[in-house]
This record gives sequence, C-alpha cells and structure tokens, in this order.
Amino acid sequence: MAESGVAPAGGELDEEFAVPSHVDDVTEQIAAFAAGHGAGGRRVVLITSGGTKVPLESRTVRFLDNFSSGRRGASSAEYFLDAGYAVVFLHRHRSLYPYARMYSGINLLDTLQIKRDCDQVVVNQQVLPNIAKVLQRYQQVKEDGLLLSIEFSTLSEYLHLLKAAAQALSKLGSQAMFYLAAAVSDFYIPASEMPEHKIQSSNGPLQITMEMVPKILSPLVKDWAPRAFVISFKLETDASILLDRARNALDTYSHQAVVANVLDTRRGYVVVVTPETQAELILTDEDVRKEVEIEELIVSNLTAAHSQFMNKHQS
Ligand code: PAZ
Repeated sequence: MAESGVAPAGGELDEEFAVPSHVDDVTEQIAAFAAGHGAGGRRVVLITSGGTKVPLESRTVRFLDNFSSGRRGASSAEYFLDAGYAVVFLHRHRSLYPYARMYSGINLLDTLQIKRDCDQVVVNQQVLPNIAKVLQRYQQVKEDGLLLSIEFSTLSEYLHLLKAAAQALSKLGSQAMFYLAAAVSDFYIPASEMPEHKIQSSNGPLQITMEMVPKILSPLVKDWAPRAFVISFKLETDASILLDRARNALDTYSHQAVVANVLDTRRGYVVVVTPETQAELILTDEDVRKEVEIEELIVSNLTAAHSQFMNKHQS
C-alpha cells in the first residue's frame, strides 16, 4: 500500500488524476473549520480512513479495492475528540464512521419495535448496547461542530482531497496533526491508458499494467503543510520487515512518526516509530476483557508527542 512518497508537483497531480468537482467547496469548508477552531486554540487533526478504489475502466464497472474497514480511523476519531481535538474525517464512502461504527452490521429493522396499540416506533436498547450514551456523545460532538466529515471513493478523489485539506490546514502550523491511516493503493491505471467501456471477457484473460501512485507524503511534508505534525501508517503482512520499512519511511519523508502494524495483529499490537524512539503498544488480556481498544493507546501516545512537538515549534 502507498506510503501515502516520487512526489508530484501540484500540477502533475492534476494531469494524472481527475480533479473532483467539489474540491473547491471542500477546501473552503476545511479552511473555515480550521480557522474557527484554530482561533480558539483548539488542535485539529486530519484523519484519513478506509481504502481507495482504483477503477479499471473509465465508465467504471470494475475496480480494485482493499481490505481496510475504516475501523482504525473511526475509533481514533472518537479518542481524538475525547482528547479535545477537532477532527476532519476524510474517509471512504460507507466505511466505518465514528460512533455509528459500534453498530455496523446490525440490521436497522431488527433494532426497532412498534409499540403495542399505537404507531410509535421505539428502539430496542438490548440490540444497541450503550446507545443512549453513544448518541448523547455523538450529538454533543455535532452540536459543538467538532467533526467535519469528507468522503472519498476513488484514488483520485483521495489524492486531491488530501492535498486540499493539507493546504487548508497548513495555516494552523504545528497545531495541526495529520493521521494518515487510510489504506491507499500503490498502483493505478492512468486515464490515458484506461479503456472507456466495460472490459469484455470474450477477449480472453485480462492482463493489465499499472503505474506507481505518486508518493503524496513527500509534498505534504515538504510543501503543503510543512509545519504540521505528520503521522503515517505502515502495514505489512511479513512482521520481519515491518520496522525496517517504517524506519525507511521516516528517513525518506522526514515526518514525525510512523505507526507500524501487521495485518493479522493490528487490533492488538502496533509500534509507534519516531526518529528517536520506538514504542510498542500492546493490549493485555485484561485490556481485551475491559474492551479497551488499541486506538486509545495510539491516540494517547501521539497526543503527548504532539504536545512536545508544539512546545518545540510554536506555530
Ligand atoms: O481500516 P482498518 O482498521 O481495517 O485497518 C487499519 C489499517 C491497517 C489500514 C491502518 O492501520 C494502516 O496501516 N494504514 C496504512 C496502510 C499502508 O498503506 O501501509
């Protein structure tokens, strides 16, 4: 998966990847959100979450996708909100969403009951554990305007929206954090090489050649938001190469931290790697029994590191 780095200049990004029509509106929304919270001294984190979709045809019937559920991003958003951050949640359409994630996979109709002798519909709280508390927190977050939700589906949308968000948040300087947990494709088919119509199976087995996706972390750190606190994520399936790859990313992009994780163990074990330190975060059996989530530990580690960073680099 892409390190979220071959840095394209802004112009090259526009040439290779279709610009979403709403990018200017999104930029304005994020700029207003950042200005409002920044003026009040609140820190703002941009979380990317979920996987990108890579089309195989321009009138898309088929696409390549990946495993990411968006759970890391959605649950982290809740812990950042609890820690006093305002959150820009740049997430894949229909991936897990803060608070609502707790009830994903539940059929709405199984949660409702019709009250006897009237047409009132009530919620069966047994099917939705803690719903009153979760709903209250969600509504409070909404009322306080602390969560700005932005959706992407395709790789092109992700790249352009991330760039727009980074430029809008850069005014916050070190008060802004980037938490790049999305699983971004490493490969794509350039528009100029993509067939327009549905690929025909009558033509026989399909062979495709894909190009490397530009490494967006490089311009983000160097040009778009050079004073921000930037965290990338590194996922591997081979644990033996994980830490080398994480260190390599830090050396290449010179950002502040990499959260390294392995596909099968990602819910209970990560390593937060910084240029100077390496912290293993592990859920104990006791944590699991108490339903502590690894994201609570990740966010606690990173918010503390962000405080130190801000003290060092006053914005
Ligand atoms: O979305 P999820 O909770 O199912 O998985 C989270 C994750 C593994 C996508 C994330 O922790 C991560 O490592 N993202 C970066 C993947 C990469 O590009 O290497």
